Amino acid sequence: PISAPAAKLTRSQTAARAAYVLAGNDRGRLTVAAPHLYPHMWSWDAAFIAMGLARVSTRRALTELETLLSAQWRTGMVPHIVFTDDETGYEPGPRRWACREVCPDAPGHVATSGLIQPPVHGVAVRRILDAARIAAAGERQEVVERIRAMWPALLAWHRYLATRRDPEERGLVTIYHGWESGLDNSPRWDAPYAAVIPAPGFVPFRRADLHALSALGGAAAQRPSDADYTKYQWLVEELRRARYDDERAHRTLSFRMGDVLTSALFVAANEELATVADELGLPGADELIGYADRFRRGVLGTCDESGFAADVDLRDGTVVRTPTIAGFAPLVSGGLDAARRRALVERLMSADWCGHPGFVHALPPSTSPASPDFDPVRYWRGPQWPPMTWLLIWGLERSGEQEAAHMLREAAIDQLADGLFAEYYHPFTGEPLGARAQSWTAAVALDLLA
Ligand code: 9WN
Repeated sequence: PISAPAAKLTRSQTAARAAYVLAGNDRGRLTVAAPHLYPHMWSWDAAFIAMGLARVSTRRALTELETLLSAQWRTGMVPHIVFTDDETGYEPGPRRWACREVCPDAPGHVATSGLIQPPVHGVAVRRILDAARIAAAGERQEVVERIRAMWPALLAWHRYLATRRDPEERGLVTIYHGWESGLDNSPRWDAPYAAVIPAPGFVPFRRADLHALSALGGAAAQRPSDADYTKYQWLVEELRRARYDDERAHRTLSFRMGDVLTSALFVAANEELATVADELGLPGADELIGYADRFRRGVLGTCDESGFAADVDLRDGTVVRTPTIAGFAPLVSGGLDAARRRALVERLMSADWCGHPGFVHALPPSTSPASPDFDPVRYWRGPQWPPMTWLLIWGLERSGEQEAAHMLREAAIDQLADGLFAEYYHPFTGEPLGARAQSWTAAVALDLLA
């Protein structure tokens, strides 16, 4: 357990504690997302963890990605959860997913979920290669060889997303579940979830998350509601009935959204991997750039006049525009003209977002405080999430918006100086919420402080 320090930590103390937290969550070849609430490996958490670990050990960082990719499905899909062998009680657990039992594409040697999460892994690969620049020659050589060895799996993952998750080539990644977006109960999904109606007789299973959170002293108000959870469980059931077959899922699922933030992250990951291909002489650079171009067009096609992006309901083509952090997707994908990019950055820094006068830290909230759906404690409906802050800092830096990036970076470092590495933070009180010693929060701290 990690206790609150009496005073704000210095930068080097914060970094040291972050490394300690990651070491504590290390199970050898994978890092659990958090000790109690998330005792398994999560896909996009693993990518962030690898970026943080790259600052400590490029070798251990690569191991994280190798473990994740060793659970890849035959289709190229990288699952959103890789289960450890432990009986942790996390729900839905391996028995509920039953992937190996119903789908021949699932790996046989390890239990996984049957969903995806945002594909930020290419960003991690790029950063590991960058971190190896200052390493000894032998370590750099090993990093290059191990990236070379995982290259076919990375390409297969991107190919899976570009084909099975975008069969009509709209340039938007299709998600089958809010969990796939990583922003589970964001107001983005409220309207589409209205169409998710469990069949009569469906009995939801007991929630394990509330139990784990209350053991940590947290309240149920910080997690998704029961009504939401029943829908989450029902969608897993629908997917299991479709035997995790993408073609069948596209026809039968009651939730199918074009996720604009996942699409923007896919653009960025394709571009990052293309630079790795060029640098190491690996195949596929043109293919990756082609995906980046298609999905960038997809993201930009959803933007309003100020460059704010939206999701698309693929069941009927409805554009779902909500004031959530996903609207800033073009700052990650790039491609806006300078005027619209400026307008979007100004919006991000305005009182409706980071610049709200009541915020303790001027950081992006998951949902705008100006929205009627804003809730300062409930998960993705308001709190500030350090990995999302990291993504925006990274996107702003890539877009040449150095001043805004610098402001967010300083505010983020100040938030993380509480030394708790909480899952998310209350924007108005600064209070830590959700899990503590959350691995990706510690990883983000390590990277920002390096
Ligand atoms: C469901 C692990 C994951 C994150 C997600 C976050 C949360 C899981 C849960 O935790 O989701 O996938 O049980 O609530 O929403 O972004 O990857 O940290």
